[in-house]
Amino acid sequence: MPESSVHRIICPYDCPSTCGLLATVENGKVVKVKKDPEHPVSNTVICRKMQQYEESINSKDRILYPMKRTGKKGEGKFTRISWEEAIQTITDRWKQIIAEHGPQAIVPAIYSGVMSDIQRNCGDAFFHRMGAPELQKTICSSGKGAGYASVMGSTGALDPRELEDSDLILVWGSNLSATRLQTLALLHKTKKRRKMIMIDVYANPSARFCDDVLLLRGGTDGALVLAMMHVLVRDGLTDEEFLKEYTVGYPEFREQLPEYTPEWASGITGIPADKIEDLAHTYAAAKAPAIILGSGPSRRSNGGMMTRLIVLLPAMVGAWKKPGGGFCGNGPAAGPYVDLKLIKRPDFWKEPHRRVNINLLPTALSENAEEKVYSLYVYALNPANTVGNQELLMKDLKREDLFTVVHERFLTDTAIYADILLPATFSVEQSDIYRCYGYCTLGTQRKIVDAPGECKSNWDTFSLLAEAMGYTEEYFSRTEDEMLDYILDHPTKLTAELPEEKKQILREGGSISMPFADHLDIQTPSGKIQFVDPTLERPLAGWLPQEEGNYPLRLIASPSEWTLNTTFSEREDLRGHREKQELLINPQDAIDRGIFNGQDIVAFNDLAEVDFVAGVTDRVGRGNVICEGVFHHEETRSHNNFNALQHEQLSDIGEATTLNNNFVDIKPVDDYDWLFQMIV
Ligand SMILES: Nc1nc2c(c(=O)[nH]1)N[C@H]1C(S)=C(S)[C@@H](COP(=O)(O)OP(=O)(O)OC[C@H]3O[C@@H](n4cnc5c(=O)[nH]c(N)nc54)[C@H](O)[C@@H]3O)O[C@H]1N2
Ligand SMILES: Nc1nc2c(c(=O)[nH]1)N[C@H]1C(S)=C(S)[C@@H](COP(=O)(O)OP(=O)(O)OC[C@H]3O[C@@H](n4cnc5c(=O)[nH]c(N)nc54)[C@H](O)[C@@H]3O)O[C@H]1N2
Ligand code: SF4
Ligand SMILES: [Mo]
Repeated sequence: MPESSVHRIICPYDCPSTCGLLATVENGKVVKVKKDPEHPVSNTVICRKMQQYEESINSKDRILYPMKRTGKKGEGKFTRISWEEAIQTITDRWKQIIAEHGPQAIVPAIYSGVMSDIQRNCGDAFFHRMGAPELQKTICSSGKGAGYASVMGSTGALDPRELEDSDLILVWGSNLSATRLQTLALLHKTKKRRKMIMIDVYANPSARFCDDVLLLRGGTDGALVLAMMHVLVRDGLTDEEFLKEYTVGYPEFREQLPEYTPEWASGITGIPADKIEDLAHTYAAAKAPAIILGSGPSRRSNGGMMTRLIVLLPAMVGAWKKPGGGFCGNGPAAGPYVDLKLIKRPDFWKEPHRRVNINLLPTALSENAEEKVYSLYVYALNPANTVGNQELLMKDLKREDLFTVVHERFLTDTAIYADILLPATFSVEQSDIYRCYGYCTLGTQRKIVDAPGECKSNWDTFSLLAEAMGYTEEYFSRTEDEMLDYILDHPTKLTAELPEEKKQILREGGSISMPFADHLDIQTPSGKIQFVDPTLERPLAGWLPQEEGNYPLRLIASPSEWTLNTTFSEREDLRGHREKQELLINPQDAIDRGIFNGQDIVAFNDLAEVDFVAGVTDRVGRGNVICEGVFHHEETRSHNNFNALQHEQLSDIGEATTLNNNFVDIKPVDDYDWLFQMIV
């Protein structure tokens, strides 16, 4: 029998649950992964992706050694080199670039490949020390974050476990079965009589768990909220006492409401006025109404304002006073569990620095950029697939004078453009601390197996790079386990107060539940829930339409249950479930264009043409077209994906992505091969 041991591990991916798992190790390899029945959140269920995590860890497609490019950029031809040669080549080139152009010509690019704190943030310390530009990591939920913060400051939102007590949940722009499975399981487990209403641009796969679905035009949610508030005020359904005690700016805000009638909102959203009336009344009648807000709605030019309005809704009826009532979908913690400054080291900056927004990378890296960039270091990010203005970005990645280093686990569409490719580890091969962004939990995990080949963690790679660059700060000579101990030895206010047995769990490895926030301890500058935020260009919350485009259909992205952005797409067992890059479209919009279900189509705008397969369905509201998942270039006939149609534009506040604020039209492809595919 092989030697076998079981270890507590934590899911490292960009998903709100940060599940706890049990990994069985035999002969130095992870052979099995299942849920940890003692984890405070994921004791019910874990997703299909991580049920076979060992298939990803042991994938034959992993990059195992450092390599240098031998073919043309993008050809994917490489030859193996040693780590010594790789580090020497990179740092020699960087020293030369710094001498000629300064460190501002070297751009780091990272987002969410790994979410644990040390591995995700250690690169910041390295690039701060170098004096490289600061990457603004606003590709995901920063618009929503800024909107929430303007209303609630750093007040903790609801932990989904609190929803147990709620009798009405508005599932607002979130596909729970893909992205919040543990919340669905919990709601099911409590078996309470509860109404769930989805508000979305299409009946996403979680609609089957909801009692009602309201479909609206993308980007118009603000109008819906204002009309709901209009009805609440008109019919005397507001909690005036709560508004007086806990909020600021309400009297001015209310003055706008008379004009925002359900009829007005109906014209904008496409939702019938009587349905809006019903929704407002149902919301007011609930004992403890809750909202789960996803990030999809906020990824727009008006995303911050729209979020402000949605976050203000609970205050109108005093929902926060009632257990289970309020708002869920932003940080539930009442403060930090980890002092990120310990890892990111902002004190390493010596000079004022330039900022580069991740959503504007294509322009920043272009040949004609104002401040030309000569090197790009990509880690835990697959921009060729996940960042917008894709055609320009692909042109940038082909630039001969852009020295590109990619630290990756797989040969992604980005990695094939690397000059030097470095092999990255999986979470089981590294140690770290795991904050959860969806629940009040915190965990630690030490390395449980050695990495295969010559794979190295982000931490170990930056240590080597720092040494070769001559950075002598003590920080860079620590091991990642020493860094983890250091973090535990420097607790925040919240972790310092933990009972000894919980501290012990964190030292040994495991997850703990943290106390829920006091939602009435409002952490804003005014100490109140803010209808007005004087720090913003538009202090008073109100109606802000999204910027419209020159094409008739609103192009919207939604997550796939089978992958996580492009993570897990190495897995045949999961990827096989995804259809070709499909564009879901309302039947009437399809008929207007002579498009059948299953037909090959092209979506186009001023940026690009992208091939899709038409998925004609009345699950989609008129005027919206939806694509689930992020696809590889090789998976489409046009060798690009959704993001080729995405402009480089930022949201109203939070300098965030506007992924869902793009417009297209669609047409059938010119040849008719698809017809044969459909009839044979
Ligand atoms: N299986 C799986 N899990 C994931 C991910 C994944 O790709 N796959 N991604 C992870 C990541 S990176 C994130 S950020 C989270 C995201 O998780 P959440 O923030 O909870 O959001 P999503 O579940 O992505 O759902 C977004 C929804 O917004 C809707 N939507 C878009 N525009 C509008 C609008 O204007 N109004 C309204 N009302 N709805 C709109 C979309 O149709 C979609 O149903 O999930 C994480 N978990
Ligand atoms: N069309 C469309 N575009 C989207 C989205 C969408 O839904 N549709 N979602 C958007 C959102 S919400 C987000 S958050 C972004 C996410 O965008 P990305 O951060 O690019 O996410 P992934 O595609 O998962 O790519 C992460 C990469 O990190 C690598 N990786 C994992 N762990 C490590 C590690 O420890 N070290 C290193 N060096 N590498 C590692 C993985 O192998 C993977 O290739 O995409 C955005 N773009
Ligand atoms: S549900 Fe999310 S956090 Fe849990 S195992 Fe799956 S990807 Fe990880
Ligand atoms: Mo995200």
